[in-house]
Amino acid sequence: LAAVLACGAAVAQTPPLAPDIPAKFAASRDAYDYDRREVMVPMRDGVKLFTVIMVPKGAKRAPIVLTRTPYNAAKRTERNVSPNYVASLPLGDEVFSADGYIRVFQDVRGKYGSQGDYVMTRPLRGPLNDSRVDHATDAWDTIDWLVKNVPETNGNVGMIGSSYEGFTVLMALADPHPALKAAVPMSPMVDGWKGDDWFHNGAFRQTNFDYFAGQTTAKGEGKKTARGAYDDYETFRRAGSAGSYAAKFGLDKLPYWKKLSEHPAYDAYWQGQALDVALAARPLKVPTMVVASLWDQEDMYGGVHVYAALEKQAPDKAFLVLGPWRHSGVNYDGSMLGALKFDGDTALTFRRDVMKPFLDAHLKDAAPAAGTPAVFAYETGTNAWRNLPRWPLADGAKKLYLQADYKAGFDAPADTADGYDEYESDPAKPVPYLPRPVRFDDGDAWRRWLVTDQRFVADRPDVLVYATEPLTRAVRIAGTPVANLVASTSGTDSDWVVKLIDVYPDEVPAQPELGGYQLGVAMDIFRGRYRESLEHPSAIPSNAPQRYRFDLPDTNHVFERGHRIMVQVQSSWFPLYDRNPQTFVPNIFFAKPADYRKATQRVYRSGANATFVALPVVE
Ligand code: PG9
Repeated sequence: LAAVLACGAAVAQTPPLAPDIPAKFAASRDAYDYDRREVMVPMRDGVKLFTVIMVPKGAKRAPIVLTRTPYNAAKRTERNVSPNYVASLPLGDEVFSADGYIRVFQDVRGKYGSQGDYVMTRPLRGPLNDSRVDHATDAWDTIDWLVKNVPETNGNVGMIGSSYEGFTVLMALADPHPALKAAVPMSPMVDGWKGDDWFHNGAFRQTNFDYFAGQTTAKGEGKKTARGAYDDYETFRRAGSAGSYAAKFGLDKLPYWKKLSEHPAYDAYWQGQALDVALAARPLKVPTMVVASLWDQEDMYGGVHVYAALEKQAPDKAFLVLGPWRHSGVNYDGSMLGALKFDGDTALTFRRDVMKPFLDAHLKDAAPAAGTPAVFAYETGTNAWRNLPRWPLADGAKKLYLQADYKAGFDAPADTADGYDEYESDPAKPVPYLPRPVRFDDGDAWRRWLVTDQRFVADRPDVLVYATEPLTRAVRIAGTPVANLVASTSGTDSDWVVKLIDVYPDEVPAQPELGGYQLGVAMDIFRGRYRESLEHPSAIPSNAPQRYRFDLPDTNHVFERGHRIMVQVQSSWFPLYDRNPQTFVPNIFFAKPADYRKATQRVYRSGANATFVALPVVE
């Protein structure tokens, strides 16, 4: 009997060498409160796009929120590996995922699970796209499929997404499917040359090397560039031009680098992709809430400019939100940014109290009207949300002049023969945009760099600094500060950086580390060769004052009593922006080492040559 029992037990056992990885395995999903479907949605040209549909269990007549992404749709549904719907979806979605919305993420064509060719920010059909498809048709085909194939939906679709995903939301508005009932583009990429990702006013943003290497060296996630050094300031300085850097690391083989470097100026390639211009020429049919960040280190141009275009089309359908956030900060914790502390979680306040009612009103069955304000803007400095009737709020401008003795003020300076200040700009020692060591890979530093205390460069001999006396009453600005810089260079080309700064009082008892803090409120760069035409660059006549007029990023800020308003001027912002060789060459991407020369820069501040920043002051 013992032998029989032993034999029986042995039969029931798994052989020691049975392979431990089964051909198929599916964990039990009994405890899941949602259904996850992966489908290939067919587009009109036969290409199929990988789409993840997340449906809360028991959903009936639920609205759909769709995001089209180049950043891995499958991963976007895995914030946590969890049986819980809300925990699986992104933090920014919580306000509506907790309320039973169906959530859909789709890989754009050519990325991750989707078929087809990937083209970076694929242009709309037209002169730059002679195919049958673009993001407008792909969004249309996807929405059409979703409303016909997801039985739990009420047939109403909203699109949201930030940055590239915000760009795909705007693209869908070019020819919207009738089921697209609401759109929330956040920090959208709109004009890659004027002021979003690739250039700012013609100066190239070298952080993008890592971005397009990550996006275009593989269908999935590309590899990082092995630079072999800790400090990117040094790596890029040694490499020389951006073109030399690309060649050194083999990135010059990438098609997108070729496109970028073949189009350094604002030519038809960039003009034809400007989405604010494209959308201004089409009727706005879908209620659209544009969300922009006041310290957006990537797409600070897009939001306010596309809002301006949409608002002209249909003021009753266009809404603007301005939050005190970094790029895409709307989807994360918005209670602080760098050293700045806000009034609670400003991002959650917006998502819960403004975005959610807006989505409900347009997507749910029989939901009440949302009462969405035309413009919902955080006022930095005073730290409070404001409902505004329009944007920009200011309808005029007050000139803040640079004056003698490094002062700034609202009185026009006297006309004096020596009305200028001077510095030497040396491309061998460019002004850093962050304290060294600079590491593009340091995500935290990148996210807060626009609010970094500017004292770290204020005492450099190649940075001019002008400041008012402590203000006797607050100055409120709401709109676009415009730099009117009169400057000369001993070279034949030059970059000009103008920084509008709020200087905190010497002592800030509530937060001592803010004592004397120099907070950038609106800062940007302009490549001098484009002063007469963005499309056709021209050499700068040496040592002759020229007027450079360019917009700084929009701001909604109060310089409080006791603070000072400061303006800083410099000629490099490195290595974020590639260096201007200060010698006019046909294409700065391919400047040679000998082209990089020191130059004597003068900033004029008297009479007809007065330099000022036109502030959008609200009296
Ligand atoms: N700012 C990123 C991007 C958008 C579009 C083109 C290139 C880069 C992003 O965060 O998606």
